[in-house]
Amino acid sequence: MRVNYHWEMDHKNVEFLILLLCCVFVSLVPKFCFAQAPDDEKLHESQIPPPSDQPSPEEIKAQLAKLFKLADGDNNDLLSIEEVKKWVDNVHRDIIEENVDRQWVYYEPHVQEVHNWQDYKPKEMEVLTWDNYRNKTYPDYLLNDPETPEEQRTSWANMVLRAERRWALADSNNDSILVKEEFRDFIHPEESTNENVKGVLVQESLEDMDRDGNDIITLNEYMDHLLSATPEQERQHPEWIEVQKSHFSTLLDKDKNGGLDREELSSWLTPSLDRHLDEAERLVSSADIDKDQQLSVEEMVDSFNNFFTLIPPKFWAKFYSDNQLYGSDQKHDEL
Ligand SMILES: [Ca+2]
Ligand SMILES: [Ca+2]
Ligand SMILES: [Ca+2]
Ligand SMILES: [Ca+2]
Repeated sequence: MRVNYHWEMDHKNVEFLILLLCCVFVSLVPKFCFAQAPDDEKLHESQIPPPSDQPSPEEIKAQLAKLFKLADGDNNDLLSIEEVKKWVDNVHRDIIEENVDRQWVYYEPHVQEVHNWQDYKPKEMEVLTWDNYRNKTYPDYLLNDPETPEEQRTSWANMVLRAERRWALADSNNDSILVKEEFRDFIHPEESTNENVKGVLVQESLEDMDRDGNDIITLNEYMDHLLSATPEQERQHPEWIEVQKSHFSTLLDKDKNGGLDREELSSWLTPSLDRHLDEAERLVSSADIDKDQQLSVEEMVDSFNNFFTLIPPKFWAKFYSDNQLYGSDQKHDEL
């Protein structure tokens, strides 16, 4: 839902704040990233600029050819599925790190002494406080703006509570401030090595979808949620509903009992790195003309449109006009 804002800030700042809110919103509600694509497809696509900002096909092909060489670990001029998987792993890590870096800088961390479990001596480190984060992400004037519909304000207030719960979970040494490593868990809990942090995603999805509170997400609960959370444009495809239902039954509901329990939710929301292997297989077969299960540079360049997600964020960042955040248009709609 789009809201009209009436406070006195210059236009650019307001735009940026809204974009950031959307960004944070997306990172706080990662089901939007994964609900229809339990692999990383959406995350990996989110960095690609709109067609109007993209460089020429020649430039993209040249970039892919350069990256191809780097990915070809055994230098046989072919990429195996395993080599493509490693490439996907690397791009994925770059996207996460870039996202963490960008948000970390935005929140303007300050330096102070931090105690941790490993070292006896405190260390000077950059940190963020909850108040600093909260005031910048959910400023009072936004939460209390009488022009904002009640329903929207309630939903933002809930987001603050969720964010606070995540903050506490990501704060591994319980000093109420987050160092960058903890902040990474905060904005990307699905990547965390801490099971408690990952568990918050299951908890949040139950809160969002489990309307009768029995700790099981039925197909109906799942579909109701997807319908309300997916932009209309995406839902318009005639087979959208059938595709989502079959996704639930064939992939998510592993024991085929018609509902998702916590374990099934967990493997949906925090999939293992094997998903990159699936992605690599999909990418290779999308361009593998001679069917040898490997990619030549010609095969890749001929189908260059299929390989945008393998180009790291650093390359794309150069082509964004007006310093837009990655995927901002898409995130706009989700607010
Ligand atoms: Ca090779
Ligand atoms: Ca901490
Ligand atoms: Ca239920
Ligand atoms: Ca089940």
